[in-house]
Amino acid sequence: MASESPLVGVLMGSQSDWEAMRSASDTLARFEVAHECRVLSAHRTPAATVEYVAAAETRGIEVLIAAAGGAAHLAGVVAAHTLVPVLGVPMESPSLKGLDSLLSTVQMPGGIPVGTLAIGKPGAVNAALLAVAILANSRPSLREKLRAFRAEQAAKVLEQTLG
Ligand code: RP5
Repeated sequence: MASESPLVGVLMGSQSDWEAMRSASDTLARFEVAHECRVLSAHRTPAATVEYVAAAETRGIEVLIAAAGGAAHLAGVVAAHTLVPVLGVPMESPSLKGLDSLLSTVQMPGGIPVGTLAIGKPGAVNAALLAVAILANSRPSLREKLRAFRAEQAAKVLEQTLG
């Protein structure tokens, strides 16, 4: 996906978030959505984060996914600097199992929205699927891929048997 100009930016506060966030990238790749993944931190690299986000819209990015753990301010800071929709993924943290990340990400003040997904890998997958759904509003072929994905997923569940 690196050759095309990215439609989705997948940001994470640390390389340690990649294990979970790889699932967001893999899901976007499955739908052939051009995207880029970057480590940018609200706390450790605040200026670089704002610089990236400020340029995102003019670079053609239509959705930003932001994942962070602990005092997880990345998604909120990103949302404060762009009109592009921001999807937040709380990372599971060693001390509080991601409850800290969830509350930090979801409890935004009215006026600056972050669409917050579940903690960890399910949230990473769903952030990507939601990004696909947003992009699919103006891309009928992508909507068909999403429809096919749902049908395939349902078929797999219905095939399940219990020993
Ligand atoms: C957050 O702190 C990151 O998003 C990560 O989830 C957490 C821990 O980061 P590391 O200490 O592993 O780099 O900023």
